[in-house]
Amino acid sequence: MTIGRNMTRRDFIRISSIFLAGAAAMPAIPAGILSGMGSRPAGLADEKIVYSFCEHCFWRCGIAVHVSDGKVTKITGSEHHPLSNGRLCPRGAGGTGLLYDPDRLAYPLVRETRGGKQQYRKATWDEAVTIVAEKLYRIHEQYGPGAIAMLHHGYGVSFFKKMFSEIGVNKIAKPSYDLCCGPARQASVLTYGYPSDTPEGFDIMNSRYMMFFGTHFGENMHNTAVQEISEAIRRGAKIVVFDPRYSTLAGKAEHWLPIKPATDIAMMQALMHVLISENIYDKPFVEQHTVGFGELWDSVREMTPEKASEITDIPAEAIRTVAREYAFHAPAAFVHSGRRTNWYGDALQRIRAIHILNALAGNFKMPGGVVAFQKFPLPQPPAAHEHPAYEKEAYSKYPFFPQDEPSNTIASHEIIQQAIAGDIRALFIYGVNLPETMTLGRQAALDALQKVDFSVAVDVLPAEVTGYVDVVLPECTYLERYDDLDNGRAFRTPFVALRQPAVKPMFDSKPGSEIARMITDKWGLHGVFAPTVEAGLDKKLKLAGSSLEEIKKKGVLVMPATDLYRKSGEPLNLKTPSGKVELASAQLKAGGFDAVPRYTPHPEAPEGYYRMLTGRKPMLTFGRTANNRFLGDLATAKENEVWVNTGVAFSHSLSDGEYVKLKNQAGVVSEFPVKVKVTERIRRDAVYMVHGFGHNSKQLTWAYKKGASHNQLISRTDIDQAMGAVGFQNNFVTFVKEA
Ligand SMILES: Nc1nc2c(c(=O)[nH]1)N[C@H]1C(S)=C(S)[C@@H](COP(=O)(O)OP(=O)(O)OC[C@H]3O[C@@H](n4cnc5c(=O)[nH]c(N)nc54)[C@H](O)[C@@H]3O)O[C@H]1N2
Ligand SMILES: Nc1nc2c(c(=O)[nH]1)N[C@H]1C(S)=C(S)[C@@H](COP(=O)(O)OP(=O)(O)OC[C@H]3O[C@@H](n4cnc5c(=O)[nH]c(N)nc54)[C@H](O)[C@@H]3O)O[C@H]1N2
Ligand code: SF4
Ligand SMILES: [Mo]
Repeated sequence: MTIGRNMTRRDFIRISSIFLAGAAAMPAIPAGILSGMGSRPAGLADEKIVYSFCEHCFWRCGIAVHVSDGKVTKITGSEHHPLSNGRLCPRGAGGTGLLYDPDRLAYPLVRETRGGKQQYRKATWDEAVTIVAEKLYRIHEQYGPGAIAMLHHGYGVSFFKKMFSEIGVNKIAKPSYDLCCGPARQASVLTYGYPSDTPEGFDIMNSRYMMFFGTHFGENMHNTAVQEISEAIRRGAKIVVFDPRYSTLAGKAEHWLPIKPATDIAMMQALMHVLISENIYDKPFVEQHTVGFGELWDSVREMTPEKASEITDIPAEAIRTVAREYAFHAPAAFVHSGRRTNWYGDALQRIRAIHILNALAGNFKMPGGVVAFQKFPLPQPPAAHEHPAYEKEAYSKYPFFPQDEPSNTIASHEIIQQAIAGDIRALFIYGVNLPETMTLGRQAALDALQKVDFSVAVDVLPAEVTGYVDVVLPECTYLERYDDLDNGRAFRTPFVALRQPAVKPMFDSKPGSEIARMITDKWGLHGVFAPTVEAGLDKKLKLAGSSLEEIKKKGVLVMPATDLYRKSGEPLNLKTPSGKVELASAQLKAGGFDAVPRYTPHPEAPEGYYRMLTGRKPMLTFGRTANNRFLGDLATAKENEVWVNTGVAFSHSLSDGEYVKLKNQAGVVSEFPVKVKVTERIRRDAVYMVHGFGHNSKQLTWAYKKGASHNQLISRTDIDQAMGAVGFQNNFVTFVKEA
């Protein structure tokens, strides 16, 4: 095998021929399974239920996997798990579509050049793992641990983190930080002194008034939040949605305010202006528990509703009404901080503005307001193995990048840049479809994959990324393996959950726990992992007074609800420098940033172009479900559409249902055409398309060529200089009619 800098480039390899061979060897897909989800009658005689948790998004709901005759027949919501309450979103129920996906990666693949042509050959696990272990070892020996980096997404990665920590590799990035929820996390750290997480700390069930900027619950299907919001609406809670698009949530709202995109901070400042100038904020709370009120008022004094109206395109009276209603319902009122917050490069400030609005309502640790959930206390067993003493370096150059997360030490785009610059020489990619994930755009990802000496992808499907790496390691799906215990998240009823196999791994795929162990064994590091994954889990659970045997029964251990609310007069003792809620942040100021959020204008669309907005579809989670026939067969999930305002469609002579290509401001034209949806439900200055379509890997035989890739059309990124998030909504597209 010749892999290395001398190689001119890595050709994108179509692994189809090997795949056909693999498909022939596949066990037959259980009858009835491909015809639709949950199509088997319930209560089969030999049916057993295996409790585990979902991997179709990071929410990780509890699932009940129905197994009959060694086959998974359906997946329902676990009645024991507090995040599902017996219910799942459509993606969770459709998990069998991934398990029985005929395109799944079936065995290890190794890139080789034969007759001048690059191809993958089927390899044994021992061969593939030997290559991986050797290549990483050599790069480590020659250039040090900093020349190796891991990108990861998904719960199975813990074993690989452990594997790398053994050799001091700690350039580890989760793109879901800088491309997704990092700004919300760090805004919470700077304002309250602790990181936010999902489920976000909002007391939805007891709230009377909930404000959302974007955050399109109902399309974004965070199971528990959607259940709680529906329940709150049923009980009469009011919802306000600021969104340039009439989202599903807007359809449930008291007020839908079609804000001009990229102007949210101006709106938030105007809401603060009204609360303060009309003296309807929670003055006792602000005086006792916050710092920086004077600086805050100075910064919003000029942002009157009239001024904000010119910027945001929302009438001044509407801004006043919303601020007054919010104050009226406070403290059982909140502004939600959202999940994918990295919009325009100033998201840290935008989410800080959201938390300042929360503080002005005095809703901190109050029923219906902002709350701090707790984690299930699970003691960590002492390391079975002595760690070699590697210095922990802080790798990210962004001053407000988290310093406390071993699984996220650097932004994923910094890894891409360092790979392109030749400083990172090996990429280990776990569950990230890099060419479509948007770190600095598709091209930069491909450049990085070309430049490194060695690359590995651990995946379940022949996603685009698997065509560019040197070795592909097929992991079995979450329904076929144990993973680490899920106690990473806090909730009102703290819990620890088990992922356990419902069926044996299909083909020659293996669980991550085994793959990581095989690699460390090749390095001669024995005893890094417990003798078996089960033994490791049992040991941890015993420390908490339980056992693997016990948790297997329900898949979860749940504590009673914790007390979420503060007592009047009680000091907050927050871990901010002041110990209080920081309206103005001295830390940000010392770092050279604005202490309080300030609106700054973003670029406007060139003539005839429209800001490209993105979001989610209820049935799909991009790469995780794109090829899932159960989900993709549902009418609304077959492809993505581009939403175009009726007036815009008229001026470009577009009709509903027509296919067009999209061209962005840098001249990039979408590889595949996309269907036009003509609608009044979006502003005239924007178009909208769901991310996760337009796959160009032919091996994803279902997803191939369906819809257009949102990612391909991103040429401009705006990096939040404080905490490293990548904003990508300053991209604009126009329409190219098909000949
Ligand atoms: N079914 C399903 N659910 C999912 C996912 C999925 O793929 N499928 N993905 C999950 C993931 S990884 C994430 S991060 C979350 C993301 O879900 P959210 O956190 O809800 O994402 P947002 O980007 O806040 O929401 C998108 C909405 O913001 C609006 N928007 C765009 N620009 C602006 C603007 O400038 N101002 C305002 N006010 N609104 C704007 C869009 O029109 C759209 O309605 O969803 C998660 N849930
Ligand atoms: N253009 C654009 N880019 C975006 C976004 C956007 O809206 N637009 N959204 C951003 C957001 S919010 C997020 S969270 C990220 C998500 O980015 P990614 O994490 O790259 O998301 P996926 O596309 O879900 O890719 C997951 C990969 O994991 C594989 N996989 C699924 N299950 C398993 C498993 O059990 N084990 C292993 N080893 N692999 C598995 C899938 O086959 C797929 O290749 O994308 C970000 N990038
Ligand atoms: S919200 Fe849906 S996809 Fe996400 S973990 Fe729960 S059931 Fe699975
Ligand atoms: Mo995300």
